[in-house]
Amino acid sequence: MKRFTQDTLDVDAIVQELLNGEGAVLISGLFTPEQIADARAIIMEHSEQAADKVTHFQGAAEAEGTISLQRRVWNLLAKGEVFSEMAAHPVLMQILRKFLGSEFIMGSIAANRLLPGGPGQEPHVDYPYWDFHSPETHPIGLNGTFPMNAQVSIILDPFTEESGATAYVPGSQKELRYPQESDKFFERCKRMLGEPGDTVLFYGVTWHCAMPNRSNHDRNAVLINYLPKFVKPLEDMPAALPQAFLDQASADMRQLLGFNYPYPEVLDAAQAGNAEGRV
Ligand SMILES: O=C(O)CCC(=O)C(=O)O
Ligand SMILES: [Fe+2]
Repeated sequence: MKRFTQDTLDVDAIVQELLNGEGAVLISGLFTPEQIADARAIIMEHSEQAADKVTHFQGAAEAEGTISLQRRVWNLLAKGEVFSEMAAHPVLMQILRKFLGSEFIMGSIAANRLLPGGPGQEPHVDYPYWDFHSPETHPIGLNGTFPMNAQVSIILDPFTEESGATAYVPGSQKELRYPQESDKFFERCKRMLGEPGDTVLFYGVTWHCAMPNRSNHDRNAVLINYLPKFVKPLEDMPAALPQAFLDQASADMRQLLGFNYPYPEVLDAAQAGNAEGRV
């Protein structure tokens, strides 16, 4: 993965790398050790109980009985201010405005905790393409030449080969397709290796998956999904957040929650007059 810092940030180069290069980049130095420790402690506390939340791409682990060693924490915005700071980090906002359009939104912010012995996932593509194993349910000719998704993984524990650092196939984003056995994912994959505080930004059409955690420590990450303004988000975040959070949300957070884009709307009840057009 190409690596950037705030000082070497090159938005055009990152966008190029996501679309036409490896499909993933690493940005270091966006978050302080205090923010990372705070986020990790909250996630560990909220995932003490064995898995009792919905998860995805874990059919094999469910069958084997190891699914409780991968734990999700959903609706992170409600669980600590640090997650709002992460989701709306100015550097991420700057890159994503270019990549997904200036009015892009957030589809989900959740944690993935892999306990020691925790299972890997099925290789996949991310929302909103994640049911692309049934391509006929999507428009004919849909392809990945323009992005309808961006993924951010904020690394909270060492991401090593041993601890289950996310695997991905560089360049696989160039062809929008759900990976199959014959694609030999596990022979071709590289790993998203990183240190606590590193941020991986990738195009979710890139084939990827969490890998088994064979280390003796937990492997935590904050996973954020971003979408263009017109894609239906995965999580209904406004419905899951307290009114006080919504009332105090910054302009960027209001955009991320979808408040700048009014549709679907009951147009029969909308204010009369011309609502759209160049003039
Ligand atoms: O936690 C990881 O390494 C990746 C998780 C992921 O790709 C997913 O849940 O969609
Ligand atoms: Fe994924």
